[in-house]
Amino acid sequence: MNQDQIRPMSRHVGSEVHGLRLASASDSDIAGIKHLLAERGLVVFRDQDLSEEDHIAFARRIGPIVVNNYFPANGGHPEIAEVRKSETQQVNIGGGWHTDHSYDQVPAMGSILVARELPPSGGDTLFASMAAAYDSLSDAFKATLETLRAVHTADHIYGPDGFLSNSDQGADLKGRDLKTRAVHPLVIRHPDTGQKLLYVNSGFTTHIEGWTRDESLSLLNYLFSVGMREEFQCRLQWAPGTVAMWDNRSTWHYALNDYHGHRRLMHRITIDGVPIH
Ligand SMILES: O=C(O)CCC(=O)C(=O)O
Ligand SMILES: [Fe+2]
Repeated sequence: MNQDQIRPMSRHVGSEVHGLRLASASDSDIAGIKHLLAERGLVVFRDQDLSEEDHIAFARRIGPIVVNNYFPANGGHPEIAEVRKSETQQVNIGGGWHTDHSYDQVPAMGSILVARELPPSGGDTLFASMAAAYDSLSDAFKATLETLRAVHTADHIYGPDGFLSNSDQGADLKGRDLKTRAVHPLVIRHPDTGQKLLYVNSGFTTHIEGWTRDESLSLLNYLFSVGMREEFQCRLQWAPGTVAMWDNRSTWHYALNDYHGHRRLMHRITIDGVPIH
């Protein structure tokens, strides 16, 4: 993989890699991809023809696979979760800014998503850089944030009273009885680059440790508004053969739900992470 095969998708997040066949990538390509992922938070490959087995084999070269506890598994392959919306469903998976698995005390490193069925238009995914969001803050505010920790859970999404469990996605989801809770610093360092990252997200962060929900929301909503600034984002428009891999520590993502009446099916493999500090 050469520098001239790599194109940035926006200033702060995302790179597209051209002219690389993932199914036959060399060891040095894999090392280059991992480096690019750590630097750019999102790496996109076009015109791939990955079978389900190729998807799993590529994922294993990136890191150990974690099986998501909630999403329906692909028939033949428990490692592959299906992220899907049918012609008749209204609610999609990931339709709000979030980072996957932050409700785990050791959150997943990232995910590898393969487009299997796309709507005729729409269904893009937005990504946002939490390094850029953090860097934009004042030094004094950064110093205050570094003293705080936040509680993350998925119970309000996937639990018995949860938003997705009670939506038209509910029938497909597993794990209704699971309970999740993790406590993470508001500011973490990227395990590979050492870069400081804002580590809260509107999907799973419920409150600041020791603060009331109201007190927490005043700060969290401000931080969410910073993370959502367009200047920190990029937009991925999927096409047949597109494969995207993102880093859950350094980015948020948001699957747009603007294609009612059409099917969209993505295959996701989640890669295990390391403790974050
Ligand atoms: O469907 C997408 O584009 C992304 C959905 C999502 O949030 C995920 O797979 O983690
Ligand atoms: Fe997600």
